Amino acid sequence: MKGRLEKPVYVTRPSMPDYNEYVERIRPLWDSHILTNMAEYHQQLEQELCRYLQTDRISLMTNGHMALEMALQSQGLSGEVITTPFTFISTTHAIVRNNLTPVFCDINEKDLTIDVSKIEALISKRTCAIVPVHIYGRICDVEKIEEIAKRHGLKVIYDAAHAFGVTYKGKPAACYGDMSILSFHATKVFNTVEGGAVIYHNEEDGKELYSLKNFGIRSEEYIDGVGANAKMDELRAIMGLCNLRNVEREITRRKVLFEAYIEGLKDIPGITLPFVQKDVKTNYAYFPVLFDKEILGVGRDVIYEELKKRNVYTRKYFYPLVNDTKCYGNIYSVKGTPVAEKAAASVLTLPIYADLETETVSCICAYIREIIGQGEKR
Ligand code: T4K
Repeated sequence: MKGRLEKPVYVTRPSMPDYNEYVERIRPLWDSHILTNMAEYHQQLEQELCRYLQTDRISLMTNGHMALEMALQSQGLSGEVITTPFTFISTTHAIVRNNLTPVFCDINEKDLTIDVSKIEALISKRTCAIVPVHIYGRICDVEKIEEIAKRHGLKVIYDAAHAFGVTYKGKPAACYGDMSILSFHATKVFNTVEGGAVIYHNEEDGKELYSLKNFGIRSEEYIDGVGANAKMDELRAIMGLCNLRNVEREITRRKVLFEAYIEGLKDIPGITLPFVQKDVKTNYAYFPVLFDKEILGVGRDVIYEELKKRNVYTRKYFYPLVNDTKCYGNIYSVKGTPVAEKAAASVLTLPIYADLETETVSCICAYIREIIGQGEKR
């Protein structure tokens, strides 16, 4: 093992289709000149995604963030929304940009998704919805959330940005709740460069989403909503069609790397490794590790910096907590979400993507053992 990787390795790297395949598939656009506005390939990708995700209803969007904004707007909500602060800032921004008030619920220690035992205490007369996050592709306690939502008449919109291709009890994760949103950003398991989608369950919601993502236009002369522009264009839809063909291979390769990390980092007191939840077929989207400074004597930030010196660029997904950012920190406090606070202070997501060499994973594990003074794995 060398003291440093020769080339930098980042937390992720998008998989790309074969260059010639992509060029061949976009060639017809040079004849048609039809480049966007829910055209042929947009529709084709929606159909293929419906097949892959075993759903009848999906609305493609320009990115995951706009998918969440549009999903929330389509439900005509007002008041408070219960969500977690241990997520990408997008989740809360989408709530706030819909003039809704986020109410932060803590996460559970086991899988870092919303702590369902703490939701009900946060419900008030103003609560209109719950926006749980399937963080790292881990599935929230969907059954309990449904039960609570039904009891209190709340909508449930899942931020399933990380959960493409994940199933729970054989059903795609994104099909739970009133709606779910997916991200097809370049850094995701399945990408359309930028992109996203809403999975919904009734025709009326579909009409609303279709109109909202196109400026609220219902027809050429009839505009009845304050919509946005959240349409996916044809070049990205074609990227998606190409990448979708390879997504199972992508997930299979990530599984190999996930297992190599587990093997390389197992049995170290003070390190909490990711695991696959019961009844879940995962997508191995992220490899989040929790480093306990008290036990290891070395904190997450030191490990992050030391890995950087060795050309390994990990990320602190998700630090800072949303309720600790400049944006929201003056209104909210992390005190109400201690489990999330602890996770944010100790988490490091390690590189995982299909092109990553298994040997590189072994090197990263050895570097971590070296940094925390555990020596090379025998
Ligand atoms: N909800 C949740 C829970 C989310 O995590 C996200 C997005 C959303 C909603 C919103 O979905 P989108 O609107 O994004 O579709 C990244 C992504 O931009 C973001 O999509 C993702 N979550 C978030 C967790 O991570 P950054 O700012 O950390 O990305 P960046 O540019 O630092 O990229 C990370 C690494 O990936 C780089 O070090 C190198 C590599 N990379 C990145 C890009 C963009 C490449 O190799 N090629 C690339 O094109 O936010």
